Amino acid sequence: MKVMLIRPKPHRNSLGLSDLMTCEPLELEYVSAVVKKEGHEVAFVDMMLEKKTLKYFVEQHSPDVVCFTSYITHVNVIKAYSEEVKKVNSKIVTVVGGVHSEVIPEDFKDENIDYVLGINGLENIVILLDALTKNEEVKFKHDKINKDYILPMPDRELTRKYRKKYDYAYHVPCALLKTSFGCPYNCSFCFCVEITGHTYYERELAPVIEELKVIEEPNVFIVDDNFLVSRERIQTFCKLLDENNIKKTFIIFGRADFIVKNPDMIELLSKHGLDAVFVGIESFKQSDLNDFNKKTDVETSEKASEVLYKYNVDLYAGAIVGPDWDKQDFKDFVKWLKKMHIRFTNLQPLVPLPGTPIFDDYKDQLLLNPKEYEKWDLTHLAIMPTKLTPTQYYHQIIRGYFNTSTSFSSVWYIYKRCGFKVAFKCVRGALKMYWHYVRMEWEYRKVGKYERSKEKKNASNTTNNI
Ligand code: B12
Ligand code: SF4
Repeated sequence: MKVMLIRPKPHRNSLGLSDLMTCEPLELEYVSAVVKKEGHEVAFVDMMLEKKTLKYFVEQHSPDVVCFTSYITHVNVIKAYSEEVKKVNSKIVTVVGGVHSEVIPEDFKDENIDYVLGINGLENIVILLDALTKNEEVKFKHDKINKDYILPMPDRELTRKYRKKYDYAYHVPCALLKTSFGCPYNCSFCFCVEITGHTYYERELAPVIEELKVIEEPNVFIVDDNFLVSRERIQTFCKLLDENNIKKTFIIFGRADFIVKNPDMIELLSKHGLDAVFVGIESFKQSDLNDFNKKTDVETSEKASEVLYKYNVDLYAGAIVGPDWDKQDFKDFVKWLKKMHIRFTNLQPLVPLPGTPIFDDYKDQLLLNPKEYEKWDLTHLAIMPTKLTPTQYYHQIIRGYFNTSTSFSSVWYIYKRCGFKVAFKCVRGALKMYWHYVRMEWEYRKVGKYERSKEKKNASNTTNNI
């Protein structure tokens, strides 16, 4: 069969981060590998990077099956794409896979979407294509996640045309690697653990190293939800890097408590190319950390920054800004980040993503319509702030960014490390991000004015009635 794989373009109302980073679509390289192995023909279109319409590519390739990968922000985009595909030829089979469809498959119920693969996507796509080829009934593996499934070598040739454009902020160019699934912790806001049904499992390191041997890019973003879990695994990983003479720089996700308890592992990883750790420090308030079931404390975040900087590893801070923060909280938070010498931070309002435990806690107070999936991009306000207006709240987030990730010293740091071109790209990306925030601010100003005029009208009507 002729199979076409599509990475969707972010919706115009989402912050897709693509101006700052466009990562390799590793998930579709895996899909391509399993599909090609079964003898099917594969074409790939990265709609994040293409200017032409999907219709153009569908007409050009005339596929039998079109497959999409999905995040929450893509739901409406994929529905529109599927309609476009069916308009070209209603016989083309449309299929959705990817993390959001694995946790909430029902979100993709649509007359133009034929199959939603759910969990075990790589096995289910093979089952589906086989059934379609033989014109038989499809029997998906939906009962439980198959943790013993062995990932194939991803088909990195699939993305040859686009590879030079794949990066991660100032890590240019950058490849992706996945060595484990899930995380042993259970933070209440975390969607990642829902993907694996709250279990953590690892790949064998031998095939991981085989992947690394053929990755051409000097930078590798290890997209494990938590790479810092086992000392033994880290030691073996570094030993295998040495034995195979692999020299790359790595960006990983890890927890502050592991870093503090295992500084020797950070030293070891630093000697093997560790460049930066994305740490979910979340908040400077212990009460927030407790509410999130983070199982760590504020002091540990501070100590983790000391360990990382001691071994010349950058700390990218992931922060969740609470709906009850006031101006002083934002000021104190930025002061705290500066005290820890944190240059780069991701300031995210608390967004109770559907599928997470906190979604139920907040479902009656949502500011976002659950059907406006594109706005669930972790930048739009999902819950009404209690001490600031939405406009003031966004303003504080923008100020927070001005004082951290896009401060003069951060941009200067990128310039010194990577030169003018990369620094310019990051500044341009950051400006576009600011524009997105300004648009959101305006949206709320408009809503605010409308609400106020409605209130005034109601008040005057009430007065008239009296
Ligand atoms: C790296 C990353 C990014 C990269 C982009 C990565 C990429 N490949 O494009 C960057 C930093 C740019 C990014 C941006 C965003 N991200 Co992000 N990201 C991740 C992260 C950490 C890893 C994703 C990854 O590359 N995994 C590697 C691949 C191989 O694994 P996989 O995606 O699980 O795919 C497997 C299966 O799902 C399946 N599969 C996937 N697609 C398909 C399709 C078919 C047809 C089939 C058969 C199978 C299949 O095959 C794979 C093999 O097992 C995840 C966390 C996570 N645990 O998923 C968050 C995550 C996916 N991101 C998320 C979000 C919300 C976003 C943003 C919207 C907002 C933001 N501020 O982060 C933007 C949107 C970007 C966009 N493209 O529009 C959420 C998604 C939540 C949801 N309900 O959908 C996650 C889960 C993190 C979170 N906070 O909860 N992200
Ligand atoms: S430590 Fe990170 S990956 Fe693990 S559950 Fe908490 S937020 Fe999710």
